[in-house]
This record gives sequence, structure tokens and C-alpha cells, in this order.
Amino acid sequence: MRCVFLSKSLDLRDYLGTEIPHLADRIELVDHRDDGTDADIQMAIAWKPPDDAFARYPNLQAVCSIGAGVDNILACPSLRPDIDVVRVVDPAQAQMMSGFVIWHVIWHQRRFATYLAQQRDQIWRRLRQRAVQEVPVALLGYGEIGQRVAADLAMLGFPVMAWSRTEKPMPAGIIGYHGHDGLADMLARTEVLVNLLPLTPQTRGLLNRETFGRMRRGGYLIQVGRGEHLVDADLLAALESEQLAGAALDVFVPEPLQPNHPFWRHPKIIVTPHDACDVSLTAVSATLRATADAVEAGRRPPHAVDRAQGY
Ligand code: NDP
Ligand code: OXD
Repeated sequence: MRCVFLSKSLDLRDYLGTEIPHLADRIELVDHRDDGTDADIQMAIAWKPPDDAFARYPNLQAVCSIGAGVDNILACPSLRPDIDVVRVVDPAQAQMMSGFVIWHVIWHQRRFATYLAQQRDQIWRRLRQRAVQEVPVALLGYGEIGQRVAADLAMLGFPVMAWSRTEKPMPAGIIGYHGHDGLADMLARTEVLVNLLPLTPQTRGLLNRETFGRMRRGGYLIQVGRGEHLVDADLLAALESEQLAGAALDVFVPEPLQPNHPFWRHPKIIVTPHDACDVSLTAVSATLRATADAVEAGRRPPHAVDRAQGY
């Protein structure tokens, strides 16, 4: 099956690199800039596709993301409602994300920012340490990645809460919340807030003044969802007023983070370049194969998102 690359920010042929020969028996990869017969293209792989990307392919049935999130594809104005949008679900990615989140939770719990500052001034001073049980962690989003992060944090002994759109049964040691009231209840008990939500109209701007204000004073934000979830000025104000003690930010608007943005030099913020975790090329490749099989069989591909919900 022929599969077209659609991206304005990445050379996807270069990105897939070593996987291309392994896919060759099943999938012929073509670049949208190459000449070709557009009507025979039934599937695509995309990351930040150009606005008119889908207009040229009248028979396209499915488009695969190269990541867990699909907001950049759903935002494309030429995407037709009948095209299945497929995301990557990769347990190794969830494990990597979990490591990132745990590192930051412990950074906050064990007061490493203060130790780093003390070292700079050659100060030898022991700080009061708190047990894991004293630091409640709340996850916004309890999906493929959130469930892994929650289980790992709970195993380390942190009190863990998780918020989702729908109510779900929770394993022992993790308290579940859902809906608007559920969020308020959870935030009132939260010291560390981890954003693992997809970007949808309902979640955009959720990391705001009101949300921070509901948390325990001196809390910490770990922002690994999407930049659009965060109201930047509200975070700066929460840090200034010491409502929040610090924040780890991995995602931004726009990316890369603008050179003059105050986050870069803020003493209470750790910036990473959208690298909290990475999807493996093997997982992307498996997603492409499974999608090709489904399109050929006239089935809905595995991990096709709910277009109405936006994730
Ligand atoms: P999933 O789709 O598996 O899970 C999404 C979770 O968010 C679900 O629990 C869902 O609730 C919940 N949710 C969605 N909308 C709402 C809402 N309005 N209110 C409350 N809860 C809501 O996604 P993943 O776990 O695979 O990934 C989550 C996100 O993490 C990605 O979309 C992406 O934005 C981000 N990400 C960031 C990476 C990085 O490197 N920084 C890497 C990978 C992902 P329910 O269970 O009820 O459906
Ligand atoms: C993402 C990813 O969706 O890296 O951000 O998978």
C-alpha cells in the first residue's frame, strides 16, 4: 500500500530512516512533494501537516501520527471528517514518561533545587526531608500513559490521584476523579500536579490561575501535555506569589520556545525541549502496518481516535 508523508516541520523520510527497508514489503512511502498519482493514496503518516495537506488525496482513508498526540493533525483544516486519525500507543513510551515524571516529583519532594542553590554558594545545610507519603501527586489524564505513571508513583509510596473524563474503576492505591467537581476535589488535595491530557477544546487553558489556586500552597507543576494547556502568565504569577514552588515544562506554544521567553531563565522553572519521552520507531512502524492491514480489509484501524472527543 502507498503511504504519503505529510509534514511541514519534519522530514518524515529522514525521521523513519532505518525503518523504511523493514516496511518495504508492505508499504511504499512517498513524499507529498514527489510527483505521483494522488487517487491511489489510501493512507498517510503526518506530523504538523500543511493546511492543504489532505486536499490532494480524495481516497485517503487513514492518517497515522508519529506520536501519542493527534492534536496537530486534527487541527489541519483540510482533514475530512471521514478520515481515521490513528495515534501511536507504545508501552515503552509510557515507561519513559513515567521516569521523567518520577524524576521531577522526587526533585520537588527532596528539595534538590534548594540543594543546587546551596552548592552554588558552598552552603552545607541539611534540610528537613519529607516522606513520600506526605507528598500527594495528582495526574490530569489517566489514559495509556497516565495509568503507567500512576502505577509507578503508587509503587514508590506516593499518594496518587488521577482525573479522567469518564468514571473508571481504579486499582488499589490510586484514587480516581472525573468531571468538573471531581477536579476541584482532587486539586484541594494536590501538591504535585502532572498534566498528561490530550489537547482538546475542553482541556485547552486548563492549567490556569484557578487551577493553581486550588492546589496546596507551595505545589509543583509537571507539564508534559501540550503547550496550549498552560496559561503562561498565570504560571509566572503563581510562582511569583509562591503558590507554586516550581515547575517542569516540556511543551510550549510555539515550539521551539521563543528565545526571549521568560521561562528560559526563570529560577523556579526547568525547561526541556518536548523530550519527556519518545515513541520508538518500531512502534511507529507497527502502527503503519496495522493501519495498512485495516484499510485494506475495510476495517477501522486500531488506535483510531474518537474524532468527536478529539483524542
Ligand atoms: P490517552 O488518550 O490514552 O489518555 C487521555 C486521558 O485524558 C484519558 O484518561 C482521558 O479520559 C483524559 N481526558 C481527555 N479529555 C479529558 C477531559 N476533558 N477531562 C478529563 N480528562 C480528560 O492519551 P495518552 O495517555 O497516550 O497521552 C496523553 C497525552 O500526553 C497526549 O495526548 C499528549 O498530549 C501528551 N504526550 C506528551 C509527550 C511528551 O513528550 N511531552 C509524549 C506523549 C504524549 P478518559 O479515560 O475518560 O477517556
Ligand atoms: C507526543 C509524542 O504526542 O511525543 O508528544 O508522542
